[in-house]
Amino acid sequence: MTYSYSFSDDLQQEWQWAERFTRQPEILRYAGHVADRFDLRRDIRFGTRVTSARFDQRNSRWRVATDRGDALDARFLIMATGCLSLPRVPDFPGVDDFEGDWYHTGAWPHRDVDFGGMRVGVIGTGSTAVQAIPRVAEHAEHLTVFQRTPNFAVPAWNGPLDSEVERDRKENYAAYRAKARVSFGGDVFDANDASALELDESEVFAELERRWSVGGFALLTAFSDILTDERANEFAAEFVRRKIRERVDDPDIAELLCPDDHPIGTKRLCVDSNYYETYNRDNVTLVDVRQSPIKELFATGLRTAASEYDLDTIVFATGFDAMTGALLEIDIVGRDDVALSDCWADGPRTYLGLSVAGFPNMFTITGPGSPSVLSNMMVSIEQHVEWVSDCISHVVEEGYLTIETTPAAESEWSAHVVEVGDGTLYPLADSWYTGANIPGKPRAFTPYVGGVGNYRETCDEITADGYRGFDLRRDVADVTA
Ligand code: NA7
Repeated sequence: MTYSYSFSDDLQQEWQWAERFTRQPEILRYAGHVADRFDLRRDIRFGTRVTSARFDQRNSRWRVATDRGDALDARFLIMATGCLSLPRVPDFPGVDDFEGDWYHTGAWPHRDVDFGGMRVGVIGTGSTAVQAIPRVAEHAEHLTVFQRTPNFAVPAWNGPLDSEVERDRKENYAAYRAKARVSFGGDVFDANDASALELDESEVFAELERRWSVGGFALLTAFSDILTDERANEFAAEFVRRKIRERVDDPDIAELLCPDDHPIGTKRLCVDSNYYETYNRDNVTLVDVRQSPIKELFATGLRTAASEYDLDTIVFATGFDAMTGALLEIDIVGRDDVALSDCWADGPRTYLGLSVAGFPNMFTITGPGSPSVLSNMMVSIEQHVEWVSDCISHVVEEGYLTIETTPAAESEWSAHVVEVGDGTLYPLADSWYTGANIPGKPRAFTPYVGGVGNYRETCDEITADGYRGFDLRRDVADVTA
C-alpha cells in the first residue's frame, strides 16, 4: 500500500489516501500539500535542470550551473536526482519519421491523453507497461502490445482504502514505522523465515496462495530463500505462471506471456490491475518481438522483422537509464578536475551509496550501493536524508570544512555490495538493476541487498565511530592536498 512521509506525525494523521495503491494525480496532490504545509516552495526552483556541478578547490565550494543560466555556489551538494528519472527511448531507425503522437510512460504529460478511436502501440512489458496497458485498452480502438521479454506480474488488488486499515495504520503508525525501518525491504510484511525446501509442495503452494491474496510484493516474502535459491524461486515462478494460464483465455497467448528467462523477482516484480485479463479483449493484440524484433518506425507505424503495423499513437514503455543515468547526465567534476563519469567508467563506486571519493561535501540520496530500489524507497530516502542532515551538522558544528569518503572505504564497500549481490539470484537477470537494458552500459548490480535494517545499523555504527571511512578536513590546503 502507499507509503507516506513519516517525519511529521500531524501530517501522517491528517492526510487521507483514497486508495490502497495511489494513482499519480493523488501523489502529486500529496507532494503539493507537503510543499505548502511546510512552506517549501520558496526554496525550490521549478522547471530548472542542473547541467554541471564543479568542485572549486580554491575555496572548497561547489559551483552549480543550470539550463536557465544560473551560476550558484554551494558548500554542500546533495544529489537527490532519483534512481529512475532518465527515461529512455531506444534509437529505432525512423523514430523521427513517425507522424503520430508518441509518449513515454516515464514522462507522461500532465493532462488527459485521449486514446479514443486510436490504433495504439505499446512497446515494452515492464512495470509501467503493465500499468498502462489495461487503461489504454479500455479507450483505444485497437491496442497492439510489442513484447520482447515477458515479466512476472502479481495483482495489486487495488481499491478504496479500507477505513479499518486506515484507522489501524494511523493508531499504530509508530509501531509500523519501527518495523519497516529494521526490516529487510523497508516494509511491514510478515516475512516467512522458512525455506521453501523445508516444506512439502502443498504447504509451499498454500503459502504462495496466501501471499497472492495479500497482493503486491508480499509474494516475495513467502520464503526465506526465494531470492537466493533457484529451486525455491522456481516454486514461486511456476505458481505465477499457473495464474497467468488461468487468467488468459487463449493458451498460446498465455504461453507467450509466461516468463521463462529469469528467476521471479530478479527483474522488478510488476504489480497489476487486470493486466493479463486485458489480453482476453477483442481489441488487444500481443506481438512477440523477441522472435521478430522491431526494425524501424515509419510515418504511420512500425515494422518488425515479420510484419508491419499501422499506428496512430505509440507509447514507449521502454524504461530508464536507471541508478546512474540522472547523475551522469550532469557534468559533475570533483577534486583535481576528475569527472564522475570517468570515475564510474566501469560502473559506479561509492561508500554506502552516499559518498564518492574525490567529491568532497557531495552526497547521493539512494545512490548506487545503497538499498534504494530494492527497498521501500520512502523508508530509504528518509534514512538517507536524516543521515546526511546529521553528517552536515557534525561537519559544521565541529568546525570542519569538508567530508568525503576515503578511497579504501569506497573500495571495501563496493566489493561488499558485489559480494552480497552475488549471494542472490539478482545478477542472473538482464535487468535495469544491472544496467543490462542500456546498450554499452557497464554491467554492475548496484543496489545493496544486505537489508534495510542491517544497512541502517551499519550507517549508524559508522557515525558513532566518528564517521569511520570518511576524511574530515579543516582547511582548504588540506582538501587540496
Ligand atoms: P522496464 O521495466 O525497464 O521495462 C522496459 C520494457 O521495454 C521491457 O519490457 C523491455 O524489454 C522493453 N524494451 C526496451 N527496449 C526495447 C526494444 N528495443 N524493443 C522491444 N522492447 C524493448 O521499464 P519501466 O519503465 O516499465 O519500469 C521501470 C521501473 O520504474 C519499474 O521497474 C518500477 O520500479 C518503476 P526487455 O525486458 O529489455 O526485453
